Parts: sequence; C-alpha cells; structure tokens
Amino acid sequence: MRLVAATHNAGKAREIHALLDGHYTVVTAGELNLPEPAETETTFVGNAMLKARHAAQFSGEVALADDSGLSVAALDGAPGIFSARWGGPQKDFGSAMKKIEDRLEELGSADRAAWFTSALAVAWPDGPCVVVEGRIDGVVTFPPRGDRGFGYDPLFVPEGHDQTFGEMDPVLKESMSHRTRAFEKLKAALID
Ligand code: ITT
Repeated sequence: MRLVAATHNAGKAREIHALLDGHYTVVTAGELNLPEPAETETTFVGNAMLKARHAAQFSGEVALADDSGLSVAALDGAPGIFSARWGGPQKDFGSAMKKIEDRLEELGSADRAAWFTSALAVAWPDGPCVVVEGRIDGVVTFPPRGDRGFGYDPLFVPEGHDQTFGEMDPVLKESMSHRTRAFEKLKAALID
C-alpha cells in the first residue's frame, strides 16, 4: 500500500523511510509537489492533524504527518511547536541552537532538562484522522556535537546516554526516539 508522508523535511523523511519501508511504499509530499499548509494550530497534535488532513485532501491518498520539536524546560518549553520557525527561512539550526544557549545564559539557568516530541497523524481522504504523541527526555548540551542527524540533534543528549543524537549511530537514535515511540503508539492505535 502507498502512503503519503506529509513532510518537506529531508531529515524526517529519511527517518520515516527507515521506519516504514518494507511495510508501505512511502512517497513524500515534496516528491508529489503538494502545497505546504500554514501550521496555524497551537499544539503538536493540532499541527500534525492539520498537515495529514491537508495532504490526504490534496493527494486523495492516505497521508501521514509528523509535527515535532525540541522543548527546553527552563525556557517554558520553547522552542516547542516553533522549532522549525526558530531556524528561519534558511533553516539555520546553528543559529537556533545558539539562541537556546544565549537564552539559558541570560536567565542564568543551570537547568538543562529538555525533551523531543513527535505527534504523528494519519488521515484518510474524506475520512477519519488518528493521532498519537511520543516523547523522549534528556538534556541540552553546549556546544552542539555531531553531524549524523538533523535539526537540533547535535544539542540533545537522551537520558542514560553520553552521545548527542547528532553523534549517535542513526540506528541507536531510532531505537529510542520520540518518533519511534510515536510510531509504536500509532501501530497500537491502528490495530485496536
Ligand atoms: P514538515 O512540516 O514539512 O514535516 P518541518 O521541518 O516544518 O517539516 P515541523 O514543523 O514539525 O517540521 O518542525 C520540527 C522541527 O523540529 C524540525 O525542523 C527540526 O528542526 C526539529 N526536529 C524535529 N524532530 C527532530 C529530530 O528527530 N531531531 C532533530 N530535530 C528535530
């Protein structure tokens, strides 16, 4: 069965392929030239549903969307749903990571607790939409380390590990990530 991955983010698309290839034929919204909707909702779940419904409506096929981001406890959960927007139009996550470091310094906060969230939504054209959320806790570390991931990966050290997501073998990241945890919940939600 074919599944439209409603993403224009190459890093996410790579991880979605790794999780679903062999089970589904995954084609991305970018490959289908689907328009990108404005992310106008106020939660990860809301934006994931918005993107999945939009892609299902435009493609006429079942669509899967991921809305995700990094939340820093001392910054009241920022950048959170604004994670992509902190990278700006140039998708400059070097600057976005520096902004997190600067804000923590301004606050004089030693609290480095952080978490990644992934909301996954599956929508059928003119049909239902199923949505779940996965999370992984850890800390942010400075300076950023590693170039094996994408986005904020070089900043994030998951609980119980020393390497950042950016330094880790992608298979190790996949074994524990927010996205994988959301996929596990999605599988359960679709089977029940
Ligand atoms: P789509 O909406 O087209 O999927 P996007 O990049 O705009 O792409 P989001 O709105 O969900 O997606 O923004 C999520 C941002 O959070 C993303 O740009 C990354 O910078 C970051 N992010 C999400 N998951 C991540 C991960 O596993 N590792 C590192 N950064 C991640």
